Amino acid sequence: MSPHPIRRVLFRRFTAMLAVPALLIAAFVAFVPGVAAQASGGSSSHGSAPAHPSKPKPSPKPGSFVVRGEVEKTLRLTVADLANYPQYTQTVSFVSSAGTQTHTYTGAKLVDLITAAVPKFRTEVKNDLLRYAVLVKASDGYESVLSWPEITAGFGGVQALVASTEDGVSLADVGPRLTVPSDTKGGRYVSWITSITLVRVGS
Ligand SMILES: Nc1nc2c(c(=O)[nH]1)N[C@H]1C(S)=C(S)[C@@H](COP(=O)(O)O)O[C@H]1N2
Ligand SMILES: [Mo]
Repeated sequence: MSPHPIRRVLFRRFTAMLAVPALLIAAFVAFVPGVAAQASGGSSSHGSAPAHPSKPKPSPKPGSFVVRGEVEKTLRLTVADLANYPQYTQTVSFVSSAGTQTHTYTGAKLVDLITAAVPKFRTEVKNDLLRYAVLVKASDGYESVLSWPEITAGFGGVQALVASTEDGVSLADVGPRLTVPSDTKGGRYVSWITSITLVRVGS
């Protein structure tokens, strides 16, 4: 028995409604190679090895790190380059799983390095500098932030260093270490720094 004529009409309308988006999706997949590849389980940034692996990255200079983010100039520095900035020495203590540690560090002030990179603070926003944070990242993936006002004179004014020596031993081979003398715990004493990024956190 053939379907009732009204049902047949409704059925055709329904198929037509489905056909339009289906054609659109097919056309999109056909003309956008990236989408097609992802849809077929091919190259994707999260998937397995790509069909054409890119050349391995040259290993960075030991102890080299970058100062970047909301700054006019990205700085690529080594531990040795820290000697080009005003030098500070501090003896600090922090609590770690190995108990309280006391060390003497020398190096440049974190605030001086970022100032040399020239922060892109917005002149039209009242006290725009209060809206920024500094993300410090290490070669083992460890990360920590300080706020920009925390290390700025007149606000926190904390003398956080990017240290080039620890107890008289050079950190040139492993990378510099962050000091946060206002902290009692050692968590933000980031070792083996690879990047320092000024981030605008405010809206
Ligand atoms: N890169 C990196 N830095 C780090 C850590 C880490 O896991 N990776 N641990 C932090 C913690 S939790 C503490 S308490 C101190 C310990 O200092 P130590 O490694 O000199 O003993 O380092 C801090 N800096
Ligand atoms: Mo820790």
